[in-house]
Amino acid sequence: MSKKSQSQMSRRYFMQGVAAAALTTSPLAALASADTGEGVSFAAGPRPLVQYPGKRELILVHSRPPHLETPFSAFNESVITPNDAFFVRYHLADFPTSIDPETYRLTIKGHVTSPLSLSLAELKGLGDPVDVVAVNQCTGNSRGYSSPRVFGAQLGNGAMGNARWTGVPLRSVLAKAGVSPGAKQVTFNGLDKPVMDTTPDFRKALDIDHALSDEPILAWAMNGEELPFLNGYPLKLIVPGYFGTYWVKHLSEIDVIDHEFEGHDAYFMTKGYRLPDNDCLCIEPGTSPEKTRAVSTVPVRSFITSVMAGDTLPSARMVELKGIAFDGGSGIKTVEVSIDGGRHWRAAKLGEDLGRFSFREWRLPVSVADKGQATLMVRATSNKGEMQPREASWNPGGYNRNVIESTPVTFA
Ligand SMILES: Nc1nc2c(c(=O)[nH]1)N[C@H]1C(S)=C(S)[C@@H](COP(=O)(O)O)O[C@H]1N2
Ligand SMILES: [Mo]
Repeated sequence: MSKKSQSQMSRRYFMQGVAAAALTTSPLAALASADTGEGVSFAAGPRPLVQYPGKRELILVHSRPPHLETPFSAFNESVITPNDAFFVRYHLADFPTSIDPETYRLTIKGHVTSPLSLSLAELKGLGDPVDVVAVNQCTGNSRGYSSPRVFGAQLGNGAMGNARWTGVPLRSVLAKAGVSPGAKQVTFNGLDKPVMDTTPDFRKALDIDHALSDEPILAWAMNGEELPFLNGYPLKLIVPGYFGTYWVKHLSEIDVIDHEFEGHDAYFMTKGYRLPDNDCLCIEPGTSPEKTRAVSTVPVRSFITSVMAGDTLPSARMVELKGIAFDGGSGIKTVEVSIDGGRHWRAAKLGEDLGRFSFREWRLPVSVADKGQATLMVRATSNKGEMQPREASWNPGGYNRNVIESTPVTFA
């Protein structure tokens, strides 16, 4: 199928399907509990699977607007998360359900010498496309495991994914517009809107130096295909190493400003997505932070993907454990695995290096002589020397979780 007909089909399909899909839960709902159990009981009970256009069955977090999690088994399929398995997050109820690529424009305005309105074709013609393999992780990924519990969507570990993003460097577009002296930040807005005036828009800001660095990309392709509609078609801001909240979807407006972003529509920078401003980014549960800072880079993390909590494994036989590790851009130095609840650790073998922002696969064959219960653990250390903590810290948003994961299993 040609690219064109494929995209026409997916758009048509999307418009017809989205309203119905939002209301339909799958007959396979029972399977969701098996896939998301992971040793935690969510207050709302097992979560159903739901199928949206362009997506396989994903875990329904809520439907207005769509908030879908990747079933964890997808991370064991490949180190690149398939487009149809990638999680979906929206904040505002008035989200687009169709976008015409012919009339779509990206506006660049504000503190620039020549404001621009670029078509997709013009954007793609700006220069040779660049690509980066990078993890998009929601800041609240794994929030459902916060103890004591926190407000917000009770997420498991599936609000993350790793893809190859293709587009044009943000700085090329900013250079074309000509950033004026005194520029301080760059703000980003997408085509989704609040339903009521009192609800703030979803807008994000990057400092000017970050925006002009070679890292952020305006991407139109994901894993070699056009962006899935629900992941931000036709253009998404990619901020490698930073949490997904900065990766503005259906990007339509870039505004260069000569001050710190503030006011009603800066809510998701100045009020939401904030962490205690101290060394541990944490506070005593139940207290309030004195000062906060905006969330930023992803802390080092690792998972076992080949074994789920509660699995039974054969004793006295080689079992190859497999998983992923990642951090905010220094890259993974070591991954270590414990099969005895953290008393002893052994280095795993790292897989192919797809770049410092990507998931890194790891593997380790283990053999356990004794039958009975055991706790598998995995911990990663980044190239900048950051290691996952043994104990989870607490913050009111349930953000930045990166505690060493424990997977209880039975050897039989
Ligand atoms: N336009 C727009 N972009 C957005 C959001 C949004 O609500 N609207 N949510 C952000 C958040 S918090 C996350 S975690 C990521 C999720 O990206 P995905 O839906 O493509 O997986 O999108 C980000 N970009
Ligand atoms: Mo998020």
